[in-house]
Amino acid sequence: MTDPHTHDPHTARLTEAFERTLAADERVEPRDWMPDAYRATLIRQIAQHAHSEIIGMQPEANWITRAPSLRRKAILIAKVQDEAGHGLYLYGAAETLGVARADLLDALHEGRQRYSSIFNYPTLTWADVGAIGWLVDGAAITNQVPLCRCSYGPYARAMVRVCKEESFHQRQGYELLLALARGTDAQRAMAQDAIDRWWWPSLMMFGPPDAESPHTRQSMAWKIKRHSNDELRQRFVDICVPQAESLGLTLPDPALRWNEERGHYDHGPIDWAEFKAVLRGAGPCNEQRLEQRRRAHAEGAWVREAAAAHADKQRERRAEQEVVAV
Ligand code: FAQ
Repeated sequence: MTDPHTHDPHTARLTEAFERTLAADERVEPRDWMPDAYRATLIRQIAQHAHSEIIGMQPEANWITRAPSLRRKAILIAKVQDEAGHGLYLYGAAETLGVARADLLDALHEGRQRYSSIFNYPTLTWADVGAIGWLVDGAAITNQVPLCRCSYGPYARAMVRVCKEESFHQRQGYELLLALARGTDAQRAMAQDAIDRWWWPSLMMFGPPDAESPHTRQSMAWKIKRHSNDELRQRFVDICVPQAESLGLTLPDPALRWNEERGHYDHGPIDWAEFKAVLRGAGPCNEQRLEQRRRAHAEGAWVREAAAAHADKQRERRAEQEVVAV
């Protein structure tokens, strides 16, 4: 199940201890031995997740200056700041695996690591802020609640806090859409248009179908992932259908219908060619998102330098005080 080089008795003992931890549903902690491939998988997934959180600030931040009221603006600023915070927890969790945050950011900026496909779509109207909250945060929670039981302790613990905040985000999106749905015809049409554009990309957030997901089997065996991509996607569809009905808006899929036998909603085919194109960098906003991220990083250089200089000064002062105390 894990490392191939278990002929070495020392590694074999370590591997057994690792597998016992997994079998007992206990957490693997940074100090524990773990197979290289398990570490690499976690770094890949946590880094991608962290990058998604900070790139994910952009589509909604686009509407901060144009929010329709002070209340909506304050909520949106707080939400976008929460996403930055999630990025910080996640980069922190990745660092416990022995990688440096600066290297992960370089990998993002150079296109060597991914971020979620969903953030390569534009936010064309105010209703998109509601659709992102309801659908994108909703999909994120569906995916992340099981990650609270991920076998790697720091990631699982970060997810507990992230999920609490995401559930506020999801509710604010739903409440925003409800206000539009109960508004004028034009507001209702704007909400419907946003749902029409965000529904299918939200389903793609869960990743490729199980049959084409190279990592799921191993990640589930390692209890990093607790459910497959398709299982979580189905769970999300089942949650959204009645919520759309309560909003009085429709999901843009004529094939959506309750399947009594399966106890789930059936849905129409997902356009995986579009998903692959977005992953290749050919989505509507890929270039813009990365360009904006690189620019923000470059413009923030003086803040990082100032913070490092401040930390050095504090360290020197503490060292001087220790010398005086001796
Ligand atoms: N986009 O074998 P699998 C959020 C890649 S947070 C881009 O199935 P895995 C909060 C995958 O990396 C949203 N790439 O992979 C928020 C792999 O590529 P590689 C982010 C994708 O890892 C809300 C390849 O395809 N959430 O939204 C995508 O077992 C609002 C094969 O795929 C997370 O990251 C995709 N959608 O399963 C923020 C959650 N799907 O490395 C702001 C944690 C797959 O082989 C505003 N991550 N790929 O080149 C996970 O649960 C998993 O990594 C999956 C993918 C489920 C995303």
